[in-house]
Amino acid sequence: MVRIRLTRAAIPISSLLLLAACVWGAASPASPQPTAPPAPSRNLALGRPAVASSSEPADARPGNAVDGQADTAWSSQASNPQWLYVDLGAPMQIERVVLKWDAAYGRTYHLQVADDTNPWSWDDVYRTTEGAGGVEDLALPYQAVGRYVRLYGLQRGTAGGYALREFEVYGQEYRPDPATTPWPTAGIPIRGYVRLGDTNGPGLADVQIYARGGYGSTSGPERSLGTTGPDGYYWYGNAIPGMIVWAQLEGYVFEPKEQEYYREGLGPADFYNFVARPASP
Ligand SMILES: [Ca+2]
Repeated sequence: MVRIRLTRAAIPISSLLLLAACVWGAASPASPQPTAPPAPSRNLALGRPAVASSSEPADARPGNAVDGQADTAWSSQASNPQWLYVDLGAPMQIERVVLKWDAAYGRTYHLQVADDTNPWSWDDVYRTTEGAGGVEDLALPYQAVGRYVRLYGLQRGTAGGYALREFEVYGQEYRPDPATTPWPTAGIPIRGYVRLGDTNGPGLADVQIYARGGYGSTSGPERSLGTTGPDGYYWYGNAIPGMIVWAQLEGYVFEPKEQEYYREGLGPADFYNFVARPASP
């Protein structure tokens, strides 16, 4: 649910504001603190259904990573990428993920959340290129909300595959409350790029980025997030579920390039590209 939804229908076409998405690490508005005390965190993955990209040997099943037993492990084929996800059954506010690796571990991997298991639905909520194996207790940003949680391995730490004795997910039931939900102040940067035309040329500077809504709501106050830099890039680390983001620059309209929304793995997946076109005179 961290992804920025690019809902065309939700954006007024009559204005120059067409949606773009994703922005950069400009300052975010001051955020109130949550008022309700959090419920105790528990291992939401324990005993839940788990699915993996491969199992090698065949009896190193994905369920072995969520059975609560330290002497059973899921193990993948010795190739990249490999993944394992667990279905929590309902959207959860995920606070921590604990990876209890077997001898074979991930060096570069992402933790991802999603509302469904479509390939383009996964959103990174944690990334590392320095996984060290053993037990890794990883705190996640505020906006890590989702029904599915996935380990997405990109580079292995050994010649073997990825092997997890346990994949533990701590958090609590997600109770969206737009009225009291604070604007998040932490998160992974998401890089966006606003460019002119259909080429890979330089992006547009001084594009103003705005957002509203989130957590299932497309309404709420409009927020100014910042502007693109001289190279046309923008970074934003505070995407929240369902947030609608758009770009504005006088004389241009912005259209999302949907084929580049796929966020599987690294590389282009990290980009939200938008095509800027001169507005009709
Ligand atoms: Ca186990």
